[in-house]
Amino acid sequence: MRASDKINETRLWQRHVDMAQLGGLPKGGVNRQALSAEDAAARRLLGQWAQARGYDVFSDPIGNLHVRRAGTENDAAPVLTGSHMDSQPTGGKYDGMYGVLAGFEALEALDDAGIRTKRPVGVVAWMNEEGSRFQPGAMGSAVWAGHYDLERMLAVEDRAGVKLADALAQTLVAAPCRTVGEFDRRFHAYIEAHIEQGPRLEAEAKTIGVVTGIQGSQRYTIDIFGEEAHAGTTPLRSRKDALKSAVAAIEALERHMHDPADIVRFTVGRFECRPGSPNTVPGQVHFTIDFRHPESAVLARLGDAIDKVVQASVGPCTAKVERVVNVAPTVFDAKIVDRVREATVELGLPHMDMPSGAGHDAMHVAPLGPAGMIFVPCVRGISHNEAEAASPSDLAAGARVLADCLHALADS
Ligand code: HGY
Ligand code: MN
Ligand code: MN
Repeated sequence: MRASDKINETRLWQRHVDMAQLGGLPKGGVNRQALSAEDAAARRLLGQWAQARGYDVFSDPIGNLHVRRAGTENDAAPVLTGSHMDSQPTGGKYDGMYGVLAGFEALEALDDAGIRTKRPVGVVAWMNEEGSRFQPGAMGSAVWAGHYDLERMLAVEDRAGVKLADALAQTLVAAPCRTVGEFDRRFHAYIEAHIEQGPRLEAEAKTIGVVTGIQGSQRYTIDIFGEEAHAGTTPLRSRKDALKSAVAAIEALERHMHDPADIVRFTVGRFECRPGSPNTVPGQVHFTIDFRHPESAVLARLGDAIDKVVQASVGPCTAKVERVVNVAPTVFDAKIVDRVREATVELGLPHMDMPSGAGHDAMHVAPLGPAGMIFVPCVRGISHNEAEAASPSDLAAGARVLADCLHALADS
């Protein structure tokens, strides 16, 4: 009996339907941002399902939620899987959640197949992968892995001035569970399942993406400081118009990032203009830059010049440029990549090797040990959009590959 034989497509689909109610939006997406009431509700629901199965549930000091199925050698380094349950403000039902639910479904399939593994198998719902409320993203996995400082991240505030530490405390009241005071970074292997968030699997009629790595990414916040003035009385030549300077800076950055091969991914995703009054010259603008590329040298060349490009284009205003994310490209462990491909072949599923354009928690886990990812298609590659969609059969296929990989690794 293989674990994959007991993957239950209907049960897995229903769990997505249940979770999609938490932060559900009218157009079918979700707004379940990190440590929000909706996120707490998802943590509570996952905890209930886990407790019903007798799994151990605990939260670590940065709020990653761990579900652990015991092994016969329960002190052995665990095999881990997981992803994130927090979403973009207008996110989809599958981004992140699929990896948590596919991991949970794999645990249930091990139970239903009567399989006892040597190693414990854990599912982690990493805290704040999206970084839309608290920056930077992939925070929970980065702190767990020791890449970000715990105290510094606990002190981060959202745009309403709420401290992450306070939001976490509230979440643990709303979704109580055992808490551990230390990070246990031991793991034998990590495999994360995720929707592709791009169009390639669907276009090439493949069910499984055998993920070889993740492109590198950098994220910046840019603040432009000018001078508020009366729109009717202030001559243009004497203005310090923060909006005008921000537009000039973004146009200069567009030129800087221009890539005829269209490999560089450059995005200005957040733009705030203050005071935002129609008859006051803007005194301050805040915007973000997110850019990505598979090659470290290109990331370094483009990233290191950003401050200079901005400073040279803001005219009479001043600018503060801060890099908040700098993640190198990830190359997954060949043994794990091969393991995913072998499990896929054994299940007779059409597959292809591919890199990930999106960032994932796996990028912070991979530097610590053998890690890899499994992709399944999403409709037209749409993601970070309420229209994100996937099929029950593809979600179950990815869970089958995951279940057999976890079983084999947990007995190795
Ligand atoms: O931004 C990312 O790549 C991830 O989807 N949060
Ligand atoms: Mn994701
Ligand atoms: Mn995402």
